[in-house]
Amino acid sequence: MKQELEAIREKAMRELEEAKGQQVLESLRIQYLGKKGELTSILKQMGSLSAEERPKIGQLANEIRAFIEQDLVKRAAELKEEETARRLEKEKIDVTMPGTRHELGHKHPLSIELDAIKEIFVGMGFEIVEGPEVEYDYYNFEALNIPKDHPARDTQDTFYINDNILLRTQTSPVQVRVMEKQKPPIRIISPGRVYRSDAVDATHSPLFHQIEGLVVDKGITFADLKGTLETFVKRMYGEDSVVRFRPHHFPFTEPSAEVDVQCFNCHGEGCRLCKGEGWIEILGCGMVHPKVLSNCGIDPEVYSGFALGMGLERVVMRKYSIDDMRLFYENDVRFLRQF
Ligand code: 2NM
Repeated sequence: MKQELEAIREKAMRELEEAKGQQVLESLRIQYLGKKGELTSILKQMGSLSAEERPKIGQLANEIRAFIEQDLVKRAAELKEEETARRLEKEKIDVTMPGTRHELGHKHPLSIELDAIKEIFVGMGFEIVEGPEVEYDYYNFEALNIPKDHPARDTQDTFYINDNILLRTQTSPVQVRVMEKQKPPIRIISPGRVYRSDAVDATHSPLFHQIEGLVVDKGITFADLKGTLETFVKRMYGEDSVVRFRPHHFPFTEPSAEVDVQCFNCHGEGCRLCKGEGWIEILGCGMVHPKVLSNCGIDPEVYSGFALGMGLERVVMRKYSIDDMRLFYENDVRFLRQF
């Protein structure tokens, strides 16, 4: 039995030495020390030994068990070390190699211009206010004096969620919400996404961006509107810009006007950029309709105001002579890199 034990020790030592992984070690542990292991089965036969031999063999068996356990631990540590060394070798980094250069992005042309527009209005004391893109019919149309049979309210033009809820077609609902909540003086611009059920082409997109402005206070007149817009246009398009107001109609303003800037390419002569007109339309505006004020709880006998609205895409397209709106949304870097 002593020889058998010694043989186990020899074999275990050899096999542990050769074990190539943690899993192999574990199966060796089971093979030698497990309940049905080689050492255990020897110990089970100890009953057949004499009283004199039993303690000696028992002691030897315990020594061998301790020896194998120790070897297992030692070998496990060795294997782990080898594994770490292998991994370090594999993950070695040559810090002197040339790196991969990261592409550095920059602002989208729409963001560049929107930021510029915000800056100009903030400089004139306006606050920036945002609001929901999913709106009630009431805020988008009703409060703004847009009649039930107005073409803009048609499902052909507006994305309806249900009878009362829609995707806003302008950012004026934001201004209605501010007028409802806040006592004049009000001086705000509201930029944001707006939605119209249009097919995509060079000048239309179902999603585009608007910036609307609103001023309400005692004694606000059309002169304030003209002065504000002239200041805006000169800061945006240059101090030598020439501005023109043309009468127009909007349901939410009275009187209403459209504002043109003299073509900065041909200075009114007429060219390809202004399509021979000499003028480029940039925004709509007017004095807030008394009905809109009273809808929002503001007394039109005490207060008056002006409002304006412009499409961001259109303004940016004109500024850079971009002829296709889709370029803004396709994110082709060959286009974007130019700004
Ligand atoms: C425009 C043109 C003219 C406008 C009106 C209002 C409000 F809420 F005060 F009634 N907000 N924006 C307005 C006026 C918008 O967009 C071309």
